[in-house]
Amino acid sequence: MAPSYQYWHPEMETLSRPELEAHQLRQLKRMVSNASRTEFYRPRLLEAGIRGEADIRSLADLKRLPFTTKHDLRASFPYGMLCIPLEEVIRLHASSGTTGTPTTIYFNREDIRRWTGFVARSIYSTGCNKTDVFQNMITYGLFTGGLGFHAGGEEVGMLVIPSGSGNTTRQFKFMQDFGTTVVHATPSFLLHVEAKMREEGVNRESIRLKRAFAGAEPYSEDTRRRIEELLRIDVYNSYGLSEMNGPGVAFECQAKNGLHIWEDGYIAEIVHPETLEPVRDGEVGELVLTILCREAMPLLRYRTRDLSAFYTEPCPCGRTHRRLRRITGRTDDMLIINGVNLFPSQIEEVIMAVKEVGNNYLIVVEKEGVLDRLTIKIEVGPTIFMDDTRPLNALRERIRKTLQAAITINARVELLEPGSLPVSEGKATRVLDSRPRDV
Ligand code: DLL
Repeated sequence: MAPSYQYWHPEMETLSRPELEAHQLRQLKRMVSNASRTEFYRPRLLEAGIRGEADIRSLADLKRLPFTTKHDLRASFPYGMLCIPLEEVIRLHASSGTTGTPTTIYFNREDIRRWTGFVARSIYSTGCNKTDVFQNMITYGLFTGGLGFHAGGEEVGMLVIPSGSGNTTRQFKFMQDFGTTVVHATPSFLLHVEAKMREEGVNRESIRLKRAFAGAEPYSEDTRRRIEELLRIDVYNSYGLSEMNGPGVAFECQAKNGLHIWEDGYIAEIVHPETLEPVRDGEVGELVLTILCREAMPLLRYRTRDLSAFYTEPCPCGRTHRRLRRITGRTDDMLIINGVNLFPSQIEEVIMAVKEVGNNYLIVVEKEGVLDRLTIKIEVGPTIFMDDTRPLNALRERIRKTLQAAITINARVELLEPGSLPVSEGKATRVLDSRPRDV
């Protein structure tokens, strides 16, 4: 059945391009004016010849603004980018998975309200409404996925179950007891949930699940399809980063073809990661974001390191906000194996398209003498028997050859029993690289 598209904020979601850009310009001026009050941006803006909002006359002036990097965020820790008095700040979040100085983001009351609005809009665009029961199977705490989706779900009026991640047995119990219709998790955790469901003999008919929001880490189209087919649900891609508040930056609508970036809240650019010049529409490059919807802490032209591209054709859902191609990885994720550049997502694309493959894999990179050695450890699916060596060898050889054709590297393929690789409750660790680092 063709979806009937529903809008949370119809006027804003279907604004004409000139109206949307006029809104962006108004907000950009405000953000620049706020930024020029911060310790961090003041000297940098002056150096770029920008004394305040009067120097921003059109969106083309965005190009004059300095880029901001993760390093800048760390260097101005804790309060160097704050532009309101501390007594007006009501929340902080911090980015996950990094070592050393965290990158911290601050919100005032209005910032939280607006962020919640973007998450609610995203959730609603997938067809959810207040009749849904929403189990938020993601880490709460400093990570933005927990509280961000929690507030957005409540705003939509759904019944929100703050289950957090992990403990699959308890998650199934919640699903059965409360009639959960939608969940939020990382794609890797959803794959784990599916495997556990089979293992524990949970009857699919005993749960009412219809949809999942999956994000916070890259995954391929085949992984999405696999989760959808195995769990018999619709999966929507959800993109965000703590520096830009968290989730609710870009989200798939029911057309499921690219993620609408909410352009009334963010200005998106895609640039060549080395020259920092804009790439042509449709070309892959590094996503650079300027937040337009936060008062407490501005961030101008933030280099996300995420690789994406703009889809240029209009979306059948009627929203005017441009769409991003699913993020395939980060510029700093790239592996160099004996001189060949490789993104982990290229490996996922190959292996998740093989139907005999199970739900988990790990990429191992080691030094063997002077050479780099790439091993892909892959769990097999339930249709494969580990003691049946002939079909197992044939499968291994088939995966090895397909990988070699796709990535031009002769990888070692190891097939493992389901459940043998470590599972993360949050973002999955897909690569173990034990090569000594150049200093
Ligand atoms: O992961 C925010 C979030 C929470 C997004 C829940 C979606 C759902 P961070 O921990 O700061 O914030 O990590 C942000 O994760 O720069 C990307 O590299 C990656 N990422 C997030 N969503 C996606 C996605 C949250 N849908 C970093 N596809 C980002 C690919 C993603 N990568």
